[in-house]
Amino acid sequence: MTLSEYLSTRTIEIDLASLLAEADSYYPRATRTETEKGNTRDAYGRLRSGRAHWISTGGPVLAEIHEGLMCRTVNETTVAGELFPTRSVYIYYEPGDYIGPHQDVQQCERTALVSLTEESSLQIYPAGYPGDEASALDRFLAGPVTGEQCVEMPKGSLVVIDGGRLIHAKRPSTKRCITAAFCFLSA
Ligand SMILES: O=C(O)CCC(=O)C(=O)O
Ligand SMILES: [Fe+2]
Repeated sequence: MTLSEYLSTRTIEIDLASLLAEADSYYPRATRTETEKGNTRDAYGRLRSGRAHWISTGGPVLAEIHEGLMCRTVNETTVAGELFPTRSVYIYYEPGDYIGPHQDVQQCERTALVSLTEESSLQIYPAGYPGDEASALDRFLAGPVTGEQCVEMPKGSLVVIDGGRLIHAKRPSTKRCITAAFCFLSA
C-alpha cells in the first residue's frame, strides 16, 4: 500500500466564511473531550490514544457541504466502491489541545479534514506507529518519532485520509484552531 492510497490533498472551492460562522455559533454547545491514555485498541482493533479538544456536531452548513461537495470530492479520490456520508463535526482546539496517534472510528472509512482557521498540520505514520503502543501517547507528546511525516493543512484546503487505517495525530496546538471533519463509509 503506497501513501497515495492512504492520503490525498487538494484545494477545494469551499465557502469558508459560512463554515466558520456556523462553527463559531455552535461553539457554545461543544463538549469537552479529554481522554487518558486508556485502551490502545477499540473493539474494531483500531489504535486509540489520548486527546484533548472541544467537539460539536454541525448544523445545516456542515451537512450540506458533507453531502454535496465533500461527498463528490471524496468519491473522486477513491477507486473503491461508492462512499456515503456518515458523521461530520467541528473540532475546536484551544492552545495545548491535541489528538494523539490514532485510527478513526468505524464510521470513518475515509475522513476528510478542512482547517477553518490558521494553517494546521497533521502528523501521519504510514509505516505504523513505532514501538510499544502503551507508551505511544507519551512518546508522541515528547516529540517527533521515527517515521513521522507532517502533512500541511493550509486554511480551507482538503486532506482526505484512509482514517480507519492510516495512523494520524495532531500535535498540541499553539493557537486556537478549528477543523471540520467529515466521515464516509462504503455501503
Ligand atoms: O483536526 C485534525 O486535523 C485531525 C482530526 C482527527 O484526526 C479526528 O478527528 O479523528
Ligand atoms: Fe482522526
